[in-house]
Amino acid sequence: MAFRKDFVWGGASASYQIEGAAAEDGRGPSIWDMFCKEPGRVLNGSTGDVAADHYHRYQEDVDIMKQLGYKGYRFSIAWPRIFPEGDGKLNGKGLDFYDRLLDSIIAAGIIPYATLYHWDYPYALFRRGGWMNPDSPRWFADYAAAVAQRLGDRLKNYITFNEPQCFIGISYDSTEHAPGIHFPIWDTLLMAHHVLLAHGRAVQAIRAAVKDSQIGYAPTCSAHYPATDSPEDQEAARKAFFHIPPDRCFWSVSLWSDPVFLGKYPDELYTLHGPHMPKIGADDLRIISEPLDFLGQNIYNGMEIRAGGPLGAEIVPRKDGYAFTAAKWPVTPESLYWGPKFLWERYKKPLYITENGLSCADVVSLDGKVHDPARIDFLHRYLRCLKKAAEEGVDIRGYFHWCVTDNFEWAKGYTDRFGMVYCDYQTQRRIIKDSGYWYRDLIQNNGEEL
Ligand code: GCO
Repeated sequence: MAFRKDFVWGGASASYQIEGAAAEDGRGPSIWDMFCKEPGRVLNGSTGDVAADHYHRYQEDVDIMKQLGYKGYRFSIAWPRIFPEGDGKLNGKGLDFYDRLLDSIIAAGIIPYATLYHWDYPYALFRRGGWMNPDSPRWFADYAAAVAQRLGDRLKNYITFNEPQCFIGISYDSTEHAPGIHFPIWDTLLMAHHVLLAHGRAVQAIRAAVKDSQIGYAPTCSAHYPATDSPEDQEAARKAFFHIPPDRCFWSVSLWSDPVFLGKYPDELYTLHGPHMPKIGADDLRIISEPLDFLGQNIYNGMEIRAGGPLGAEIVPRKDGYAFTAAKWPVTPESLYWGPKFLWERYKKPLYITENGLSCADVVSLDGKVHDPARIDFLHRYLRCLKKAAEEGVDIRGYFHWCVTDNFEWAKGYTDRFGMVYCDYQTQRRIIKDSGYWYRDLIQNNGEEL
């Protein structure tokens, strides 16, 4: 059998993208609330003020997941709901919401996986320097401790950070995401170091509060894959996968995962940015590499790589007519075979695919249904590849489709639909898309018929 018996088939989401209720029950503003107010930052001037109104409709969303047979649900906790000022005074009402959500998920027989940080950074902390501030790792650890102490009797699976590549790289290097301010490389590297320290300190805080916790981390990647099975192309793809692109240094796997899983920054980073690296304390890398239970990896696509060129690895240009999703992301199912394989080889950690999916131009048809054959085809192709990796011995524990419902897609507002459940933003009516029923059947037979 390819997928383990206890394989966790699930869906993922993130607080700011679905919850809405931005000013309710004492939630403080996050950098995304403020960013959305700046003209020109988010397409059509959209905001997450209402989003998919999950804050009020969570029970309906959990019922849908139950109906579709989900085994796991990955959601994120909004830090500014728990600490409206980022640290200091705890907001009990914010914790009450996740308490209710957790009870509802568990009552539905679904295993909860909580991400502590999926980009909604408390604005009050940003005003105190955010990730530049040397206290920032402690702020995050204190928040993690508060969550674990209150919810840890029922919440066992924790993911510290989602995609540091994005919330540092796309936010402070290129500037498409909040707060959208370019910082020089030495400051961005300092922030990255603080984020990694925050991760390690949060792991310690969760372990102290919840003895039987399972803790992971969810970076993203471009999961490059070889053009052919030749050993040369495979080696070239492996090299490209872990390479640090000089022009997009934060869009890298090794910069973010080597310190956490191998306890060191990659040599390539020193070659590129040695003089720009922050001062690293004697204990820092030990804290950063606190043992984890799993690697959660987000994988959407990658590039085809062959041996050759000055670096020994080069991108194979895409031919005319190549398949793209509605968001113009390439369709590369091979990523879900080679990505897990390369990650398993290097880090030897049980793996969850914490995000994978696509946006489609979904509409409600005359028959009142939402037909999304492109999503079914995409998932079918990708999951076959994941299955092959599992069959060949990669320790894959679960797969979380992004996303459960359509939602606020950051700077692109509501123009991309990533859900298996359609959301009519005018009425908040949910419609399960065809892919949702397809996924239900797949879960029922544990991917046997892929
Ligand atoms: C990410 C984020 C999600 C996105 C999804 C689609 O991976 O960028 O985790 O919040 O919505 O990936 O872009």
